[in-house]
Amino acid sequence: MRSIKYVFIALVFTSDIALASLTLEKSWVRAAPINSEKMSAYGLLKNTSMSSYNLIRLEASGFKKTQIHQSQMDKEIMSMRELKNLTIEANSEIELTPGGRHIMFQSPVKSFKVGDTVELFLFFESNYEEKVIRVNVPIKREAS
Ligand SMILES: [Cu+2]
Repeated sequence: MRSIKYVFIALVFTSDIALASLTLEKSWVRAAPINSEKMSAYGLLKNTSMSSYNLIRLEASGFKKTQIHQSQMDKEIMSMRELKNLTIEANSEIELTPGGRHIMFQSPVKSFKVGDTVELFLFFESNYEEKVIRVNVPIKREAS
């Protein structure tokens, strides 16, 4: 168990120091009413490297479950489904937006309010390596 944790921390530090080629910019969480079971996060996912990466897993402090979702209109009803992974091609970006693809925090174990941040970990893999990035995502009423 100790060695697993050590590897995890080393990965995070590596990506912090190396000015990661994978980033989540302009990220924000939409503030939700107290006792909400879900909160959505948005931003710009960027890959400035020469290889394509697959976002395979997310974890957020304070939530039991974090997923990538795709919103869709079905007979004028907005619904959403989980995307098991999300590929971001070399030198490209993906916008996470209200009404589009987004990050969904679920089953909070504490309460969050405007001004708080959510510590988010994104786990990527390419053909030959894995990367973890950590982002502190601010909770806001609207994008700014
Ligand atoms: Cu969702």
